Amino acid sequence: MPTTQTEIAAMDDVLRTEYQKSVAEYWNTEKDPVNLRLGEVDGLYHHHYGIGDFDPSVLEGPEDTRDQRVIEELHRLETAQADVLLDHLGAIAPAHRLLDAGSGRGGTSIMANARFGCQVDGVTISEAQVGFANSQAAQRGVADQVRFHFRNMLDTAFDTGSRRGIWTNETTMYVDLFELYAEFSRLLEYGGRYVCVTGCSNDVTGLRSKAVSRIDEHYTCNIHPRSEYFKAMAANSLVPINVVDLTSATIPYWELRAKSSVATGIEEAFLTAYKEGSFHYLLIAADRI
Ligand code: GPP
Ligand code: MG
Repeated sequence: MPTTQTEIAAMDDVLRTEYQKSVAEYWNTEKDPVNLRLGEVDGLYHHHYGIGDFDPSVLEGPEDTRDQRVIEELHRLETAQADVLLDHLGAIAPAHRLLDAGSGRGGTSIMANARFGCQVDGVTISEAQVGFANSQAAQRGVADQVRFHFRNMLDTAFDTGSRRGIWTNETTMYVDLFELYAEFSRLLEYGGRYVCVTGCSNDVTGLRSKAVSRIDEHYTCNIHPRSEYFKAMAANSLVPINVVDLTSATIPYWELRAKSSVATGIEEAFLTAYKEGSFHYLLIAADRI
């Protein structure tokens, strides 16, 4: 917590609204086993969900080791999700620079550096997450290449045109998309790529369903309709090249998570929302023109 006047002023500069302060507070105190126990599997700490089929044998076999098998399988599916996100960034060279907007405990950034060998900056409005992620980068010996900052993704203060790639891995539901994409449009070089993985509500079924509202309430977020993403990208020189509906690929993760010891109580809302069609798990990749 800040103590000096300078520290308080710096915090007010990053956390500009009461809403942002409440979101930061949530993530500063979050220590959920569904995130920490999965991260302990191999030191990649994620704040996103998983994709792909789970191996049903994890639910069988010796009972005393079942819990750990399920944890490891959930973690494998979350890492697979980050791999698919990174697959969509296009050709990234070691000299390029990337931005992880809403970097959490740092898992996707560390994977990006390992894959591309380039510098990665992560920004988050949670000082606890900044500290945690930087210590993970130090433990892996990549602190000179992967850096986490206490900054607001709506106003990062990084140089204009400095980024070849930017991603948001389930973080856009905390911000206004037009403000966010104005900043990304400024940061990306011409031809740079933005990749978004998000949960969004389905315009076709109408306004937000009860299950989607429950998800918003659980995380203090505001899930956007699918249409909003494309409007905000089009308004900010971001042209989609790939749109992948990952909804059916994420359902097994939620089925397994619902049966696990680390279930948080939000699993049924996700399963209902996906299965009733009021909510999609979407990847959108877009080029800056
Ligand atoms: C959190 O991941 C992700 C969000 C808070 C964004 C909401 C995402 C949507 C697709 C609506 P987490 O790993 O911290 O969540 P949990 O603790 O539930 O695993
Ligand atoms: Mg999680």
